Amino acid sequence: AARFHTGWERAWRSPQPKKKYDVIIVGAGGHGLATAFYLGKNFGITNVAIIEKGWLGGGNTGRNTTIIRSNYLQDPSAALYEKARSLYETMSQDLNYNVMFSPRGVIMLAQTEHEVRGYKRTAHANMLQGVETRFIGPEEVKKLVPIISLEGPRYPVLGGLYQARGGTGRHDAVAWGYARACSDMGMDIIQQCEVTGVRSSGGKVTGVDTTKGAIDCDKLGLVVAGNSGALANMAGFRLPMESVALQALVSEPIKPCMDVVVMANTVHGYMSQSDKGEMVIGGGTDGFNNYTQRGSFHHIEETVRALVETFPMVSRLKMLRQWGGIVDVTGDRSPVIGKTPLGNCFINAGWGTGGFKAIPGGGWATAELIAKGEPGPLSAEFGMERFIEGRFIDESVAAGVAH
Ligand code: FAD
Ligand code: PYC
Repeated sequence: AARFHTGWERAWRSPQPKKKYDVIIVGAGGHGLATAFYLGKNFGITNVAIIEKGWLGGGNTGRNTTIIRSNYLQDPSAALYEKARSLYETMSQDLNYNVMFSPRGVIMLAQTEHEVRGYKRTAHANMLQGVETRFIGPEEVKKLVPIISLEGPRYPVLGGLYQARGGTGRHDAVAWGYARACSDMGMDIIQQCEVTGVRSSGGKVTGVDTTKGAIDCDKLGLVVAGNSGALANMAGFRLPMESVALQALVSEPIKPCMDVVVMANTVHGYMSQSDKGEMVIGGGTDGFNNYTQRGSFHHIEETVRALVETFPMVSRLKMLRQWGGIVDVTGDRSPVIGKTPLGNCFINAGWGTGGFKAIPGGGWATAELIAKGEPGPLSAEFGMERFIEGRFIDESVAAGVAH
């Protein structure tokens, strides 16, 4: 009998936890895995465990709509997101894993005069930051997106902020590629293992309690997105973050009809087409805090209404499935990569609705922070002390998703 598809090696090992590690990372999402990867690759630190309560990539990393762009307004953000975007360009080669990075272009539509001014300002800022974007008029939008309706019953399309080297990537593959590389470096990825407590003594972390027993460490990284508040609570401090649901849906697969990503932030909907042909759709966050990975019904209606007016053909599409993730939102819509009140405990969180695009850059910066004990140039501005100092990195417009 044919013996196809047998004898495949597992992509990563599933070891039992050791008693102690140099570094424990809590959360095997994209940011946790990328942090571990760059700890090994850039600093030679490989006695590392990545502890995951579910399955790796099963949090927001496997639930997002995979938009990658770096068209942010403020200098620290543009540097961080552009570092990430540029790492996506070579990620498949670097990890020897096809993450299907597809720089097909991203347009953020301007549908009010205010948005036109705002996006022109961002295009100018991006030019100074070395991020390639430009403001395009409605005719060019129509040329790039023939299925769009420029008139719109409520808001006409007045132009858009276009990043030609933005696009999408295969979210699961990003997690799987980093996981395999971490495992190959000798790191332990421990799935189905929930961290239930953070042990400390004299202002320093000594280890974590988990559903597989206590594990000691010299340094701890908390990289748990929507569960960041819960983990901080275990460690004895509070975060300036809220957890809310963000949901997405996909249609039945149809023939290729749109080869750029379009975000329509005034009407609150965005859409791209997957390689399978499904239209990948999302909108704004729920207006209340919660931890259920579902999302509320009224957002589906609002999102679909926005897309029907932007792309009338959507009205004839059947939707296949819908899901939600819990995103960790800060007041200035920028992440936190920084120290915590516990000396050897570090945090990467607060990516909110936009951290998939940031995974390689966030991991790079967090690894540097953990290895050196101090933030490097990429994360210097992103410590949570900025909320005490009133030094916000306001990206509420660039976030693109209504909160
Ligand atoms: P996660 O992938 O959520 O990983 C955190 C991990 O920590 C989880 O696997 C979780 O199980 C684990 N964990 C939590 N608590 C514990 C514990 N106690 N013990 C052990 N493990 C624990 N971003 C973009 O850039 N572009 C997009 O198009 C985009 N679209 C999105 C659409 C949706 C519907 C959603 C929900 C998000 C979207 N995002 C997008 C945001 C993006 O998904 C996140 O910012 C990013 O994935 C965060 O990665 P992470 O590794 O920090 O978190
Ligand atoms: O950050 O670009 C983004 C995004 C789009 C949809 C959700 N997040």
